[in-house]
Amino acid sequence: KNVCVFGLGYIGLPTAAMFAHHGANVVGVDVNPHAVDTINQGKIHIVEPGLEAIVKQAVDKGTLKASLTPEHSDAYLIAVPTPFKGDDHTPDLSYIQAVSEALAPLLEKGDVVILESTSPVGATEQMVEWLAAARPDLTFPDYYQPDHEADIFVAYCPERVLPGKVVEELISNDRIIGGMTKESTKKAQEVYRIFVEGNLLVTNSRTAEMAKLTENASRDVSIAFANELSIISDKLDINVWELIELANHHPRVNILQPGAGVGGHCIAVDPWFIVNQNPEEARITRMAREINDGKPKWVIAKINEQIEAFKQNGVDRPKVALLGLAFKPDIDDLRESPAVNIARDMLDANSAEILLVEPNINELPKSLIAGKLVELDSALEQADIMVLLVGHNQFKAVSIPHDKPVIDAVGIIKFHEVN
Ligand code: SAJ
Repeated sequence: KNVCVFGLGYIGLPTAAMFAHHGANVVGVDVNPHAVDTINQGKIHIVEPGLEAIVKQAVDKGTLKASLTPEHSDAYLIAVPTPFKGDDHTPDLSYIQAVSEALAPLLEKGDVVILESTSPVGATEQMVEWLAAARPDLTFPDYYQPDHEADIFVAYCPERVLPGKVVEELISNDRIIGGMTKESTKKAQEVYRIFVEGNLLVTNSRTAEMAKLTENASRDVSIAFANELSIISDKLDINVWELIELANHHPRVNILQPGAGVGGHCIAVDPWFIVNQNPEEARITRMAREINDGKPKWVIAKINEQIEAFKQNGVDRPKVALLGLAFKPDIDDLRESPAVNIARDMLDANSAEILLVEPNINELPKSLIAGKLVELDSALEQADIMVLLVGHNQFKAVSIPHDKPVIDAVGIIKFHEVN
């Protein structure tokens, strides 16, 4: 099989490599010449454990090549970004449109086009409109006529891999296959069977689009509940970590963990697609986004209370150590990280001396260039106030001094230590 993958980012590149590793001939297409060159040298431009070895092997064998332009294939997969714009979070499908226009001239009867990008409901049908406009000589599927086959097969198949475990989860996770027609579903199933060992669960394109959004919105809502509990518990002088652990002993309760906010490029983004399309109905979904987005401000207010107390005791510029900058534990990914936002706001406020600790990086991102990156030991020794923002294993392994004020946003100092 020949497969063409559009978008060689965090999802497209591992997916392309996996097809190539399992015997398909793959052309990966990206608009970024640096990414294309790097991949063609058997290297990768993103951080993902285990991926480089697979890319190198496939490039050496000649089954994977990267290019700025697509080639005719049996199956086309689209894994380009779908950001949103404006205050009402309108999805921006321009990357999908650009890919549709680039691939339409190559289409031949019997080809399969699969959209993987996280998208609002109806995006697959919109993509078909763009393809059809460019190729009036071919017939395309219609969502309302799933039994009516056309020249081109089209499906929506979201991925649900966890950053950091992509190589393993791409193979083992169950996958949702949402064809616009019954035959499209079958054709897309055949494509993923090349490397997926998990179940291939069949449905239609709209349900598949909504399923992806639902999974991430569900996690966002659960985390928002935990974050709300942490704010209530703080007010009532209850240890929220103890509270949640006790409540979770109930056989039908499973509360997630509070934190400094929700980061990453999926959970903090995808629920907005639901809200934007259903502003009246999506009330819990919107509220969860607002609660989680508001959590960093609450953490900053807690830090400011402590700084104020030092100032009242005559310490004009107390030292505040912010422990953790990544968007979640034990990774080096700082994108869309609530901890980075907290650090940036604290640096901008300039009301204290800020020490930044992130054991998984060697240099600070541009937005924190005014800050000082220090070793964990040195920060613990120097700091007047300590703030735990990410639950990294390195932080769990050290004993946090008990004689200084600590703001623990992630539950590293468990209740039995403070009680
Ligand atoms: N977080 C909490 N408390 C928790 C769990 C997570 O505050 O109890 C925070 C994390 O610290 C982080 C954010 O949530 O800031 C998101 O982290 P995550 O580990 O929940 O998820 P991601 O963004 O790395 O990956 C998610 C996954 N989706 C689900 O678990 C439903 C992954 O399977 C998806 O493939 C991915 O989004 C995606 O690409 O959509």
